[in-house]
Amino acid sequence: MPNQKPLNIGLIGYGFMGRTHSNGYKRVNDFFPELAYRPVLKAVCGRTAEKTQEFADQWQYESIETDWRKLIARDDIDAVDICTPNNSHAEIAIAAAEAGKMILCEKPLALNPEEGERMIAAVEKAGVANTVWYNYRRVPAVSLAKQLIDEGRLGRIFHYRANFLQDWTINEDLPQGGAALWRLDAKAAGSGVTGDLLAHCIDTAVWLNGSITDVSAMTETFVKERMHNETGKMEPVTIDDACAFLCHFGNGSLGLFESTRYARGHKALYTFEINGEHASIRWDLHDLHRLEYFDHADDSIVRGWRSVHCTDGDMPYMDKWWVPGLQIGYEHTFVHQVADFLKSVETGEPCNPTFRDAQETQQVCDAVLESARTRQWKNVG
Ligand code: SOE
Repeated sequence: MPNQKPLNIGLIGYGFMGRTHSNGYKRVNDFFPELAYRPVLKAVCGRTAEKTQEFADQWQYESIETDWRKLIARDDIDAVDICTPNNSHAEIAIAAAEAGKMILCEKPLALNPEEGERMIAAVEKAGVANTVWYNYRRVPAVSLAKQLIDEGRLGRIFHYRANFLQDWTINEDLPQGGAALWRLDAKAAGSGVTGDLLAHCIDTAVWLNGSITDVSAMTETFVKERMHNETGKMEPVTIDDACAFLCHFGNGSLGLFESTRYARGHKALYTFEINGEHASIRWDLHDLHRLEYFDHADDSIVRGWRSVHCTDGDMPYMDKWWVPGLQIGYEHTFVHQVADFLKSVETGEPCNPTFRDAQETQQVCDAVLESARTRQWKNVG
């Protein structure tokens, strides 16, 4: 649309997340034509010029940089998108905020709450728009869950249960570190499944069910040593391969969370179930357009779990897509986040989760890891 204002994007890091975000930028205006802004893929930054150029050609970025500081210094960049390993989020975000750039940061926000605080201080001092890509909030069925809870349909909430199960690190010959496997290297990732997978579950939980007050956790590292891609030597593995925790929510409900990369047969099984006084809901990423809903107020002879296919136009985001009955998928959650971010730039309203919102997840992760380490209940924050 000619009357849309350009918003120049500088993407730092072009792995799997770089692709999901780029897809979001490219598709957003086709499906959200009312937006006042149009993302322009101005520059992508990576360490290797050749590979970065390949990515730029494939996704039609106008230019490349191999030094993120140069990208941030460019006058033609409005928003910096951080898709690098977790240990560089803070440094890049703080520099980007000081340069007056808007920031979209991959999850988790930071390595730890201390870094998170510094990032919040930087964006709030600079007054720049900021958001963290906890994309599962923007699955229509998950947004619908939020609506149902906020409408009071579940009544008092008693239980919140969530799992995020994978199996991709069972092979003990898998090395740690380097471009593709930084998630196994604690120096780059901060933690294992806690920051990578449970962070998603915690973000959704806090959004749907309010703050978590205290936790009791256990973690395990099943493969104790792996070859490190950078040193070529066997090195101790210091990430958590699996983590489970119990918690209390501020509203009095009880939480039970589990995540692992050792659940043979599960690739990305994110599920949650919430049990309230009047109704329960459950959701499964492998069937992401469905929200299962049980309402005790139903007539007893037809009472049971309903499988709500979230495709009608009155479901969150669904008026933007096809026609009732035809569903959308994982990649659309990123399109939705871009749309909400552009809207927030237009209105000046925050795009949730902001850095400050995402810090709550950071604090829960920190308490979980500390509880597992000390084998004690820990308060959050
Ligand atoms: C890890 O395998 C991973 O890609 C996470 O890093 C993502 O955040 C999650 O959405 C899917 O799994």
